[in-house]
Amino acid sequence: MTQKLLNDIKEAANILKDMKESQINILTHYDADGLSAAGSLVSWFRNQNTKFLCRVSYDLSEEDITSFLKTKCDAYIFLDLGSGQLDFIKKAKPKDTLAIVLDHHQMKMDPTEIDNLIMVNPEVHGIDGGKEACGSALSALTTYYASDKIETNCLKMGIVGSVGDMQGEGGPDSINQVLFQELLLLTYLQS
Ligand SMILES: [Mn+2]
Repeated sequence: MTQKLLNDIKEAANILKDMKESQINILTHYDADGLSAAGSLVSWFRNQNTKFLCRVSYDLSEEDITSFLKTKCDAYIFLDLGSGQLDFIKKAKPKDTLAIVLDHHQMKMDPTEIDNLIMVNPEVHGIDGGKEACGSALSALTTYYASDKIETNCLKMGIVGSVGDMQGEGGPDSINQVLFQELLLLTYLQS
C-alpha cells in the first residue's frame, strides 16, 4: 500500500518538475504540519526561481478556498488540507487549471469527480492518514523527488511537521518511515 502512495508522490513530483516556468499558487493549513509542508515546497520553488504565491488558511472555510481559487495561476497546490473541502474546490476551481492536493485527511467526496485534480492522500489506498503519513511528510517527499534529491532540507522539514502533528515515525511501512529512512541515508552518505 505504501508503494502505491509512493508512486502517487513520484507522479506528482514529475509534474512539478516540469513547472519551473509556471505560476504556482499554494494554500496551506495554519498549523505545524501545514507550515512545514509549505516550507519544503516554497524553498525549492524559490531556489529554482519559480513564481509562486503561498497563502495560509486558518479556518479552511469556503470563503478562503474560493478566494484562493479566484487568483489565476498555472497550478494550484493544496497542502495539509483540501480533502475535506473537495466540494468547495469542485465549485470554485477553473476546470482547465490543474490542482494538486497533498493531504492526509479523510475525503469528503470522490476526487475523480473533479476535472484536472491530482489527489495524493494515504486514505486513497486505505492507509490511515491520521497515523502513517502527515501533510508535511507528503510535501517533503514530493519536493525531494521533484528536485532529483538535490533539495534535502525538506526532509528535515517533514520530520518537524510530523512531530508537530504528533505522528512521529509511524509504522514500519509508513510514509513517515520512508522520510525518516531517506534522511538517515543522506546523513550517512554525508558523514
Ligand atoms: Mn496535518
